[in-house]
Parts: sequence; structure tokens; C-alpha cells
Amino acid sequence: MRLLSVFRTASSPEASYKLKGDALLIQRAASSIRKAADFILIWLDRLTVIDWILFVLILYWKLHYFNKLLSVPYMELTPTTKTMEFGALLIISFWTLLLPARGRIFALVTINFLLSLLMFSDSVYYRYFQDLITVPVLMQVGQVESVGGSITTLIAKKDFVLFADFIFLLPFMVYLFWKGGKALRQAKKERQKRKASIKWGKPVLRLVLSGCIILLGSQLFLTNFNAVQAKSKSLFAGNWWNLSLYNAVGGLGFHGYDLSRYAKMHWFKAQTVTAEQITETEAWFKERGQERKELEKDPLFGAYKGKNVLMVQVEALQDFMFDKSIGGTEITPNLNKLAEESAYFTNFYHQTSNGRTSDADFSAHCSMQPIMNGSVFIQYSGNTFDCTPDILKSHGYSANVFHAYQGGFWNRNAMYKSMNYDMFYNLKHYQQDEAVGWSVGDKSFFRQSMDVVAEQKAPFYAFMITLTSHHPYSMPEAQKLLDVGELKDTILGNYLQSVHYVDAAVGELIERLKSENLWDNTILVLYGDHDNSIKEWDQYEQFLGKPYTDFEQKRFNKQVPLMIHFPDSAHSGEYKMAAGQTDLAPTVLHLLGISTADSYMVGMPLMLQNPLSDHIVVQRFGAWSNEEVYYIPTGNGKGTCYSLATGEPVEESKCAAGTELANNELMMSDQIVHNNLIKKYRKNNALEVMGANE
Ligand code: GP9
Ligand code: MN
Repeated sequence: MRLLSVFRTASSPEASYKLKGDALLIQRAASSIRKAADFILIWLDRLTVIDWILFVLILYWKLHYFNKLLSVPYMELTPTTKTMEFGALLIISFWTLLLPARGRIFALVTINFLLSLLMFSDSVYYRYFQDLITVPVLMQVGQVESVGGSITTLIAKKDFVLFADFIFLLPFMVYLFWKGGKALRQAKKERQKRKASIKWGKPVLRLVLSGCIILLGSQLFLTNFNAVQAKSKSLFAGNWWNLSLYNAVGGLGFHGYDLSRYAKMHWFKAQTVTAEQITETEAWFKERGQERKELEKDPLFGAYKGKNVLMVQVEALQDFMFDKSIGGTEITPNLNKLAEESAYFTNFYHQTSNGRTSDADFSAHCSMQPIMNGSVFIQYSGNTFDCTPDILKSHGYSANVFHAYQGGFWNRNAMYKSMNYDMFYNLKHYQQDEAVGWSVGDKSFFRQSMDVVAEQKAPFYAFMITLTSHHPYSMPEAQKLLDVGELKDTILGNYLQSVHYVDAAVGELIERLKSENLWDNTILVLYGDHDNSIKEWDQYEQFLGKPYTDFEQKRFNKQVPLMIHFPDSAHSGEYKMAAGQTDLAPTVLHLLGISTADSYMVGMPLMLQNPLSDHIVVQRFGAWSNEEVYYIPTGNGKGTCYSLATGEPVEESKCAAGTELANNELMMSDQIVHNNLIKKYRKNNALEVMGANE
């Protein structure tokens, strides 16, 4: 009407006539559109399922398109995954069929919008983090914020295709909201006049239909989901990468699983810790902190104050091939030399569980035991821990982490944010100039990482995680420089080839540190993350020239090297004390003169003028060792106590005290991790301080 009155004010009669004509045209067009919309709505109402079918088809296509948007390298959705996607859509939408037409259409369009938004956000997030959005990520808004500035550059035009149907749906919704009710009521009256509707038919029909749909949906989704879960247990237990889960169960399946995993862990979990346990755990950690405080009297406490620290975690590095040659070539000449010039720990054990690389990283930096199932990086990235990067940053250090692989793997993006690193240099920061193994080869990795480190102001903390020597150790032919003889093309032969390459890369790293004048003011800590997973003992026996007993094999699989190189090669020599990755954070901080007395850590400093004589290293499944014995649990609270001198079992009582200590450590660490206790303790302390000040 307002429009018409504007037209009426037009001055000349011709203009007024033309405008009236245009207005009529617009009116007619609007009324035709209204009629068409009424027609569509009435038919949607009559046919009941057609809008729902359209919803399922459109969303199924969108999920397919979303997969294309992601285009994860080497990942194709299988027919089973696609069936699950379809089933999941049925589960999500079956209930809408119980609603009357208007409500149903509103519900379907809303679900459509929310799912499209989820896919849209996922694809933008993936472009930056090579990962999918998870509930913990949503809770840690900081991570999304960190993309904030670049979000517009991450959005691609093709992402909006996910909303293409809203060009039609949006005006239709406006119509449905304002006018649709009237059209439906009129249609109903007319039907009643014609007695065309069967009054009882529709609700019953809708009920039966939605019942069948939920049954079909469950069959298609849940049956397949359970089958996939049973087949790939480790995928779910370890869930090392959200994208591999996505690949196995589809987008909706992944988000559903992620939500239930989070809910189980954080919302519905039974109270696993009592008030007494909370106090007991705090007391245990305080005592350990006190023991470390005592060691601050040691002359090495603070002996390297202000020095740079470069920590290198080498993939699957063991030390059985140190000081050995094959086909006339020394396998690890650079590591051998480094071992000679460093404090070299020959009874150092990895403590990882099925979080593998991420567990090693977690223990080494936060001095806590990994959890039994899964990875702390994935499941508890939002918890509070006392980790080296954060502590060092509060003492004026910069802290950067380098790993040339997908940033989402092991949930590193989120965890490194929590650990307070300045920057996580991952795959997208590296030029792919040397393809070896899973990614850019370690030589190029060190070179490119050092380009960054060399620019850092002192003091810096840099953590580099290598990748070339990852299982299955396939190397380009040109990089296989060893003549491994009969081990050619065996898994152990390939392992030696890749370690030989890594050794050369470490050699180059040391040269670079020297040429950058960093060698003399940097502490270099190099250790293996875990064993190499090679179980072919015949190949080991062939290489090492001797058989290994069952006990020796078990111990062998836990041993990794640790070398700490000091300026001027000080403190070099062999250190036989039993030690583990959980000792690394206290060791580094002790050397830099940073007290860990108030930090919640299980480890102890290893570099002391008078090394600890009673120190034990505890492994995740209850095995532990000191310099004399090695205990392996065999279940039911029992186990075998081995003498390290003879390799033979001795009376279990010789291990009793250590076993109690070990079990206690695991329990205390678990209490902290599973219940986010550090956060609780800090909050309580802050409240106490506030109370005291009032
Ligand atoms: C990938 C690398 C491998 O980023 O950390 O992890 P792993 O399979 O050894 O645990
Ligand atoms: Mn690893």
C-alpha cells in the first residue's frame, strides 16, 4: 500500500499511468508467488513425507559435497560409511514426521541449517587445523579465536554451496511464518467440506512411518557403527586422529561419537574421586615436590640458568644399533658421537601407552603418566597441567614446537594451545622440498625448523618432533644408503636404513647449531618417543647375533635412548640410573634453576652431582625398574621380579616395595588427569589466599 501511495504522487499522468501498471504487475507477480507457495505447502501437507524425503536427499548430497570440500588426502568414504551417513540422517529426522506440516517443515529446515552450518564450520576449520571441530574445541574458544583474524581468508566460495537451497528456503520460511498457517487452515476447511480427509489416518500413518524410519535408521547406522567399532578397536580406543574416525563413521557419526565421548567423560561420569582421595593425591604430590625442593641444594640446580633448550623427540628411536656397523658402514655415527659427548642414559625407558608419540610428549613436558586408554592429548587437552613450555614462558623464555605433520593429528593444535606454546609449526609451515616417509624428511625438517629457531631471541625453548623413522620405515631407494645384506627389504633392514638417515639429519642439526653459534649456549636433550613396534625377533637375532629371552624382549621394547648434551660437553659419560620420560621436565627445569617444588609432577631431576640412588621408573601398565631389578606384572596383583644382573627371576618380595610405589604413582597421576585436580587445587589455594587477605 505504501508503495502504491508513493506511485500516486507521481506528477505527470503518463508517469502515473506507467507506475500504476508496474505496481499492478508486481501485485500480480506477488499473488502468483503466494499461490505457488500455498500450492507447494498444501501438497507438502497432503503428501506428508515429500518434504522429509527432500530433506534426506538434500542433506545426503550435502554430506557428500562436504567430503569433497575436505578432500582429506588418501581418504575415500567407503560404501559402509555412506550407508551410515544415510542411516544417521534418518535417525536425526524421523521424529519430524510426527509433527503437523508447518512444524515439520520448520524443524526440517532448522536441522538442515544447523547441519549445513556444522559442515561449513568444519570445512573452514579443517583448512586451518587439518582437523574437525570437536566439543572440547568448542569449549576452548581460544583455539577458534586464534584463527579469528584469518577466518575470512579461510572461507572459500565453494563453501556457500552448502547453503544454496536457502535461496529458496529462506523466503519460503518467511511465507510459512506469516501466511502459511492461513493457507493450511483454508485447505483443511475445504477438505473437511469435501469430507476428503480421513481424520484418524494421518496421525497413525505418521506414527507408523516414523517408527519404520527410526528402525531403518538404527539398522543402517548403529549396526554398521558397532561393526566398525568392533573391527577397529584401536581406532576408537586410541582415536589418534579425528579424521580417521570421520573416515570410518562419516561426518554425522563422528560428531555424534565426539559428543557422546565428551558427555560420558565430562557430564555423566560417576564421581570417580572422593574428597579423601583429592586430599591424599594433593599430599602425595606435595611430598614429591618437597623431595625435589631438597634437591635444589644440589650444585647443578641452576647451573645452566638462562641457557637455551632444544628438545628433540626422535620417532621410534631405540639404541640397540648404536655403535654398530652393517655392510662395513657405521649405522649411527652422529648419534654415537653425540652419546659420547653427552650425559647418556642407558637405562632410560619410554612410558607411553596407546597415545604413543603424544604420550611421550605429554610425559616429557608435563611429567605425568599417560592414561591407560587413549591419549591425554585427545581426551584431556582442556585440563590444567604443569608443563615445561608454560613454566618456561613465565621465566622469560620463548617456547615453540615443531612437527612437520597435520596439526590435528593427536589433537596437537588444541593441546599445544593449552601448553601455552607461542607457536606450533606444523605441516603447513614447511616447504615440501624433500619427501621421505610420512612427510618432509627429517633433514629438511631440521633445516626449516632451525631457520625459525636461529631467529629466536635467547633464551628459547624449542621442541622438535621428528617423523621420518616412523613405521613401516619405507624410504626412497636413493636414501637407502646402507648395505644391509640379508636384511634387505625386511622391516628391520628398513628400520636401520631410516635410522641411518635420521642419524645424518641429527648430524646436520648439530652442525647448524654450531654454525649459528648456539651449540655452546644450548642444552640439547634428545630421546626416543617409543619402541619401533618391530616384533620379528628372528631378524633381531640375525642382526644382534644372539637370542633374546622373553624378559629381555619385553625390556628391550621399553628402552629408548636419552642424551643430554651440555655446552663444552660437560657431564658426558654413561648414566646407568633408571629413568623415564616423566623425569625430563624436572631435569630441564632443575638445570635452569627453576623450582618445581610447587608443580604437580611425578618425575625427579636426573642430572645431579649426587644422582638419586633409589629412583625408580614406572611404566604405564605397572612394570617398573631401578638399577637392580625389573618388575613385570602378570595380572591379579602378581608379577615377576627380574634381576637385571642375571636376567633371571628373583623372589617377588624383592620388588614388593617398588611395586607399591609404582602403583601409587600411577594412581595419583590418574586421579589428577581424570579429574582435572590441578585446576581444583589452584582454585582452592587462590580462595584460601583471598580468605587470608580479607
Ligand atoms: C604423527 C606422529 C606419529 O604426527 O606423531 O605418531 P605415532 O603413530 O608414532 O604415535
Ligand atoms: Mn611416534
